[in-house]
Amino acid sequence: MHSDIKKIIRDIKSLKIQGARNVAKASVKALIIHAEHSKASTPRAFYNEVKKLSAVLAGTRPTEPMMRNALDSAVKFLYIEIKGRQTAKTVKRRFKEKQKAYLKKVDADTKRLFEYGAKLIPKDALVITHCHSSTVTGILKKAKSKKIKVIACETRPRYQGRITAKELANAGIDTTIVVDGAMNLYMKKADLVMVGADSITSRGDLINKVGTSTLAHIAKMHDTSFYSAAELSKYSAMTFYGEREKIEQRSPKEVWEKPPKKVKISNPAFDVTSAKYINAYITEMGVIPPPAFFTLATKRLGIKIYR
Ligand code: RUB
Repeated sequence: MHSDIKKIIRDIKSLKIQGARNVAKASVKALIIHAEHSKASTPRAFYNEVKKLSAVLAGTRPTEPMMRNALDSAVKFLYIEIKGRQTAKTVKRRFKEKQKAYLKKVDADTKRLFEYGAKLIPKDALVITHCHSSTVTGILKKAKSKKIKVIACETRPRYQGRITAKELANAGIDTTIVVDGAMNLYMKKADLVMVGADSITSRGDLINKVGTSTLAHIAKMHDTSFYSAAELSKYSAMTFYGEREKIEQRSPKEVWEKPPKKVKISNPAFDVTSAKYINAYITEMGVIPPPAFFTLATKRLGIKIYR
């Protein structure tokens, strides 16, 4: 395996690369690096390599359908390509072009999503966010001229809220970081909550950084609007067939480096927020109610949901 690919894998596992879209893009970049350096002499051998590498990449973060969908569609593309009479060199070149086109499309979709999200935010709004979602920070930066204020929850145990706070403050947005336990206190003053998304189930439930569902419950109590910024490619197709999206359990050491012997530690990375707590998903196709996510996502991803 090329050393740059090993580095991408390490960086995803250690959260140096974090957030669903960054993870998906990094995994596709790994495929491109592989296509550039692969010594496979036949299209079939190249296909087998890519299939194996995709499985390794998908395993780096188990709760990331955007990455899984991107890798699946890359493997499917190759499966069709190798049926033609092309040389390994041509297949690699076409594969690389396809993956580069994917990255461009993600960027174009994201730009549209930012615009829809920014329109939703009223002037002088106080917005609460959680963890670090590059989609949410993109929207908030786009809405900067509305003189918004942001409360960022710090997000134990890995403090991704600090990434958010730093990024927004550097962009000139009035940003305050608070401990996760202060959510309720600030909800009373907030105009809306906006979080990212790792996975959306068939029934429109949201899987995002642990603590998101707490925010959603508190938002409901205070009648505060709760939005999730989610590309349609974060749809988890397996949930249609009754499977549950796996919630990643991370190392206990992230919570407590040297705990007393009898203390057990659980460190789930994500939690599930029921669709009933979500006012709308902000997607690249527009702002939609949770039940519409399934229909639009399957259409957009070309997923045939019947067998
Ligand atoms: C990040 C997280 C983000 C989503 C969406 O968790 O929960 O809200 O991944 O991010 P982690 P984006 O830090 O464990 O990856 O909007 O950038 O896709």
